[in-house]
Amino acid sequence: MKQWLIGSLIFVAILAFAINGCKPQNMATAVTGDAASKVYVAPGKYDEFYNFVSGGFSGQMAVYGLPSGRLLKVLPVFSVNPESGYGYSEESKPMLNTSHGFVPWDDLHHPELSQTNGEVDGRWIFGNANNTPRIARLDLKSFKTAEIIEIPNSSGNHSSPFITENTEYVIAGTRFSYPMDNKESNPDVSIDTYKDNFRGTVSFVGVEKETGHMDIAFQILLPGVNFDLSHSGKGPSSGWFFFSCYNTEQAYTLLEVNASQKDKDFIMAVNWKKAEEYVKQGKGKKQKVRYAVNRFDEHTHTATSTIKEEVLVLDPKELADMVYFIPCPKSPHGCDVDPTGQYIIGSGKLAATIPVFSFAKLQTAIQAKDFDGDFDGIPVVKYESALYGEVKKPGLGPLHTEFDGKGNAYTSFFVSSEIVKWNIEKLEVLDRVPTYYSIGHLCVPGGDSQKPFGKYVIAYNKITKDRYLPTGPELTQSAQLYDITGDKMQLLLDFPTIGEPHYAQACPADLIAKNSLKIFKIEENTHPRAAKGEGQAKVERNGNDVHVYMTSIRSHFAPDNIEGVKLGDNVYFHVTNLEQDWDVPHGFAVKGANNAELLIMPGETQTLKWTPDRVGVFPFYCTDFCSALHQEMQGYLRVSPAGSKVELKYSMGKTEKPE
Ligand SMILES: [Cu+2]
Repeated sequence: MKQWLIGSLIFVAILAFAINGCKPQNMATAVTGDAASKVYVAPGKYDEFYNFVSGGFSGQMAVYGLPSGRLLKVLPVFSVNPESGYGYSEESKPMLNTSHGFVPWDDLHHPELSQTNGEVDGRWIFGNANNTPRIARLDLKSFKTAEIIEIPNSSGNHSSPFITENTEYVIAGTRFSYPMDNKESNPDVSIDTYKDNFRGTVSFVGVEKETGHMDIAFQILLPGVNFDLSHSGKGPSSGWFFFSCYNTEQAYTLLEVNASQKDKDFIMAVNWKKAEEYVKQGKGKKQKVRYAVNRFDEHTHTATSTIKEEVLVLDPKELADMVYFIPCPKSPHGCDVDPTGQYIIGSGKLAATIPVFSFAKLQTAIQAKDFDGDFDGIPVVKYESALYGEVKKPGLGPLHTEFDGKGNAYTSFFVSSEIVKWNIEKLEVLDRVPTYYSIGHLCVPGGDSQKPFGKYVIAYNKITKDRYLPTGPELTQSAQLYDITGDKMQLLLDFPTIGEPHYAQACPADLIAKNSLKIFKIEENTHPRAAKGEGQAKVERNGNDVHVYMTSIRSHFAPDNIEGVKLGDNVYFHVTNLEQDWDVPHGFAVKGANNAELLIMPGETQTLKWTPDRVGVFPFYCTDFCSALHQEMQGYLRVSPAGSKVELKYSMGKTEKPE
């Protein structure tokens, strides 16, 4: 009872601070004279870094240039997007298929760039779906979502999609534990049996080296706690993965009070090399599940969705030396590994200290079995035995730490709304700057790799009161850019972001820009209904389905007059963009279509399904301004009553009335 009361009081105090105490006094003078010149990117010049920012509840990821903060593109990932027809075209619909059917929305929290030898390689970026557990891989040549895998045995895929040093695995830890055992997932049980029946899992998703294809290598069955964030070991800690865990109280109601009672929760350390050995020895148990693996093929321009029905589960209660808990104060969020791989930094949301754990000490403690008992069968390493030291009085509510590669760490503090720079070896605070306001994650380009590009730190803020022109009850989301090249951090720029910017990654532009795809080669288009020239344009009837093999090139469609469609028909417009010229997509839209338009890249084929609901003559047109005669890029389709005698015909450039 007493513990409960103290926990509640601390919580109330912190909450009061968050509400009243977050507005720094000196905001008007926060920007110094030369800030503008440091972020000015002259017309015609490129930004120095790409910044990939999560769109949170928009389900998308956004690409900004740094240091300008200019929005370059919104990449559709887990949500349908009328701008590009993603999730609306017949070819892209399978990308959003899941074991629950078509799920056209999600909550994307964390982007993660692929790495080789612990360095950002610019090939892919991964993103997690928090709601209906999924991981996406985006190809940074085409800036398109190339693959989405669903994660079974998971609810709230939050500690995801962090990666190992050579992108061997992306991982996915379940935020919500739920009822499961070795055989069954999510049976119908009473919620108050949480302690007996609820379990957590973390999944290691294998990534094929050349293709990037993902599949679940194995899952680890864990006690029913909540997994929050994670990071891979590196260098000396290679082969290990670390996860922050909260709600070790195993509460299942009023978690804001009940899950903040204990002084310490856990960082979980997983020896994934050991787990791999157990998999090779056949120690995993196969479990029946259902999950979707969706892939977009760049040559057919079409996604396929495959439902898989089995997953391999490892149980650390039966398999020793694979999983350990380290106590960590207090409801940890961030779980970050420094560039040398020697230190693991926990960040307790309700803590007023930052614990820094030593990987070497952790190993010694494990060898010596220096344990403080176990938690549900998993050894708990003694706090002091794994601890390198604590950063004293850094601020209130540490959330997440990134690194500059020069021995310094940068930690975001949600409650005290600031970024604190500190020295990792000395555990000394070096500098602090206010953020406007409550900061969540932060990002240093390459800041969670072995080779950070420590020029900037970017804050991703949750609340932006009075920073921008008001836009009704909700203000824009916001990021702030700070120069970290000197001893003192310097605020340079605010810029608005889409959705909720949870986390972000950034890397030098030349890692990605030089590889950017300009067109899809038309001769490599293997879409089964492509028309690779106007000579191949045609209209075919198959029962009630009418297939239009249409081409687009500046500034007309072929065919542009179609008759003989009847009420009750489904019309499939398979539009091939014949252009072979960079930045010349064409769009396609038809009146009354209740899905979206298409946006077709040069050399690509995409299909719009349209079911007319009335007779008449319907216009279609190009939606993407493509030439001086873009407005003339249009045509007509005639719909006649069901059973009418109008014959199917199509043409382009025919002005004489037929005999
Ligand atoms: Cu056009």
